[in-house]
Amino acid sequence: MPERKFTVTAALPYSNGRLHVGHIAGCYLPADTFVRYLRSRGEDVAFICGSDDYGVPVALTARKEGKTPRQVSDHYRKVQKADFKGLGIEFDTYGGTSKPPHDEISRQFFLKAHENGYLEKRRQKQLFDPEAQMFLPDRYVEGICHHCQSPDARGDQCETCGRQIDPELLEQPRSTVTGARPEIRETVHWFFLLSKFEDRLRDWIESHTEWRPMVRNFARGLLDAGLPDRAITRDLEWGIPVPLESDPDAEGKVLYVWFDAPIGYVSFTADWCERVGRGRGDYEKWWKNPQSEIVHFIGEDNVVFHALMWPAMLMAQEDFELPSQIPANCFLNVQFPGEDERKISKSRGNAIWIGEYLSSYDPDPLRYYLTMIAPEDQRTTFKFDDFINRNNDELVACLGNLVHRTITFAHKYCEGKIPTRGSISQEDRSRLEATSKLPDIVAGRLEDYGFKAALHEIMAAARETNRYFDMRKPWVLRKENMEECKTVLNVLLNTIKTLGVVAEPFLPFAAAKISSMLACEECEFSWHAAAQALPENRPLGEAEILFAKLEHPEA
Ligand code: B3M
Ligand code: ZN
Repeated sequence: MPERKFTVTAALPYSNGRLHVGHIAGCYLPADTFVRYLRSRGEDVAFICGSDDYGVPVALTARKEGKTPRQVSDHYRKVQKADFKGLGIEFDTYGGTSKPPHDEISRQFFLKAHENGYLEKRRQKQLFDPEAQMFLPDRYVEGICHHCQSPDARGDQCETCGRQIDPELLEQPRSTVTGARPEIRETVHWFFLLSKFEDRLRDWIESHTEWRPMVRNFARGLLDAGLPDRAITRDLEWGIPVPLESDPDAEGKVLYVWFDAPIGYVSFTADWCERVGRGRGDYEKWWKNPQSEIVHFIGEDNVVFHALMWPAMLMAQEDFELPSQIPANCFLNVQFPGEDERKISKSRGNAIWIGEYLSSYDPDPLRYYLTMIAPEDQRTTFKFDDFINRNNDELVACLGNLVHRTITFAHKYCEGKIPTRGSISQEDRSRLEATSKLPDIVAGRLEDYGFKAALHEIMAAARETNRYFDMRKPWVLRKENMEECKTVLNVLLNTIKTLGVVAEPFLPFAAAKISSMLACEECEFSWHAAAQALPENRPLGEAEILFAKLEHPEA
C-alpha cells in the first residue's frame, strides 16, 4: 500500500514554440526526477501537464506565422510532446487547454467564484490599437516597465523584474501588432477580487516555512505591497467565452489565459481519470483530499500566479486543497564557446533547442548537466564547453567507467555471474555500509527538493566506489586469491545496483541499462530494494556502454 499521495504538476508550456534548455531546467526536469523518485518508492502519484493553448501568446504567434491559433497550438503541442518524450520526461497525462473537458471545468470555476461573490464587473480604461481596431491586452503591447524601467516589458509581465504590469502605466507603449501608439478606450471586464484573500494568503504562506526563500520572499513582498484586484477576462477571440450568456457585456470576451491555464491542472486530471476508467469525478481524490500533497513545479516568472492568484482561485471554490509545495527554479543563461554569457532569447536565436540537441546527443547527459547546474536558488549558466567536459570527466570517466570495468571483469573472470561473497575485509564492510546508507541520504535530499545535492551524493558514491576498485585491485586478487576476488566483485556489483536505483530518477536511460546488465527484475530495482543483495550465481546481462565520450564541436 502506498503511504502517500502526490499530485505533481509542471507548468503548462504555451503551445507557441519549441522547448529549450531553460524550460527543461526550470521545471520539467526536476518535476520528472521527483516523480520518478516517488514512483520508485511505490507512492501514489499523478504527474500532470499539458499545453497552454489560449491567450495572446498563441494568438500573436498565429498572426506572425499566418496561421490560425488552433493550427499553431496543435503543431507546437506535438513538437513539445516529442521533446519531452525524447528526454524521458514521462507525464501520466498531457492535456491541452483547447481540448475538452477543459472549457467546461473552467466555466465551472468562473461561475462558482462569481456565485461566491469573488468576481465583479468593472468599467476599465484599456489600450486600443487604432490601426488594427482592437484592444491590446497583455503581450499585444510593450513598453518601458513602470516598476524597474527595463526597456522591453510586455503588457502582462516584466521579464526583468518579474512583476505584473499595468498596461496603462507602461511608458512609451507600442502595439506589437502594428507598432502603433495605442489610444485609451473604455471596456468592461470581470475582476477577480484578489484583495479579499490577502489575510488568508498571508497566513498560508507564513505557515510554509519549508518553501524555497525565493518563492516565499517574492510572495511576501507582493503581499506587503497589497494585492490589486485583477481583470480575468479579455477582449479576444481565442479563448474560453465568458460563461454569462444573459449578460450582453460578456459578448466577445474570453477568460484571461492565466485564469484558465492553472485550471488545466485540474481538468487534465479529470480527463485522465476518465480515460483510465476511474470516472471523471475521481479527480477529487487528487484535488479535494487533504491527504494528497499538491506540488507545482514552475519557473521563477510564474511565482506570482502559483503562490497568490491560483491559491486564491482555489480558495474561491471553497472545497479544493491548496498546494503544499511550489518548487520554482530561476532562469538559466547560456554561453557558447568564445562568446559572452547571455539570457536565453528565442528571438535572438541564442537558445539550445531540445529537438536539435536530441538529434546529436543522448538525453541522459543533458539531464545530468541541467541537474548539476540547476538554478535552484539563483540564475546559473549553461556553458557548452562545460557540458562536454562534465559528460566526459564525470559521466564517462566516473560512473560509466565504474560500471563498465566491473561488468566486463565479471564476464571475463567470474563466468558472467554474480559471484559469491565470502568473508569480508574491513574495506569491503565499509563499502557495503556506505552503499546501504545511500538510498536514505539521496531520499533526504530529494524530499527537500535538493536535486543538485542529491545528484552530488550519488556521484560522490560512484567516485568512492572507483577508489575501492583501485584499492582492492581485483585484477591482482584474481591471480592470488580467487575467493577474495569474487567477494570484491560481489560488493562492486551490489554497489552498482544501488547506484543504478538511486540514479534512475536522474539518468533513467543509463539506469535501465544497469538494470539489464544486472538482469534485475522490476521489483528488485525499486527504492525499497535498492540495498537488497543481488542473488548469487545469477547470470549477468551483456555489457553495454552507458555514456559516450563527446567531442568539443569545432569552432
Ligand atoms: N504558460 C507561462 C509560461 O510558459 C505558462 C504557464 C502556465 S502554468 C498554469 O511561462
Ligand atoms: Zn520590470
